[in-house]
Amino acid sequence: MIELFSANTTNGKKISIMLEEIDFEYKVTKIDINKGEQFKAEFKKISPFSKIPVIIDHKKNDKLQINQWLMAQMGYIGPMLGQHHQFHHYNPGKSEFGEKRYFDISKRIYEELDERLSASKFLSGDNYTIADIGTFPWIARHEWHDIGLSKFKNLTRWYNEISARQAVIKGFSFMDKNEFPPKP
Ligand SMILES: N[C@@H](CCC(=O)N[C@@H](CS)C(=O)NCC(=O)O)C(=O)O
Repeated sequence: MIELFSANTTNGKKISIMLEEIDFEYKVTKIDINKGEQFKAEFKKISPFSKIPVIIDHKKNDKLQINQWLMAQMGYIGPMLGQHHQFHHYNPGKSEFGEKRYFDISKRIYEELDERLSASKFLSGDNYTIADIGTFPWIARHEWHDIGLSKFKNLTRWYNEISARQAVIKGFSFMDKNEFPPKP
């Protein structure tokens, strides 16, 4: 049976609706995000950035780990760091609120990636996957972020290892042969 960990929010409802549509049986565990239950260690094991909703499908674990981290890049790392680029790098001084909000979220992303990479060699497990490839170019903008990549030891270890791959060096410089991932 599918396990659903969720809360009564906009994002929280989309998975229960989907599971009802496809007529799957599921067991619900409520995560009270107002009480900070999403930050508990047990929950963080199944949710990359302490977000609800989460499902566990006990039948398809490996593929789900990769998809989970790829979705986290598409739905969170990219959009949030992208906003940080807009407020902090391209338009400083235009909105104190926007600058602070996305700076804080970006810092949280660094912290959470660092924590994940303290327990796992790559984002989705022991192997380098599309989830790492999707996330790497965002962290390669670390100079724009002003968060201090080198303070995050596990994220730096991951970043340096990926930066040294021949395919990454070639793919990174595909439009400008002098462009290399900046050192932490
Ligand atoms: N990309 C996710 C985002 C989920 C999300 O932002 N969930 C919020 C509640 S609606 C959450 O868990 N917030 C808790 C937190 O950020 O600490 C989705 O689209 O479902």
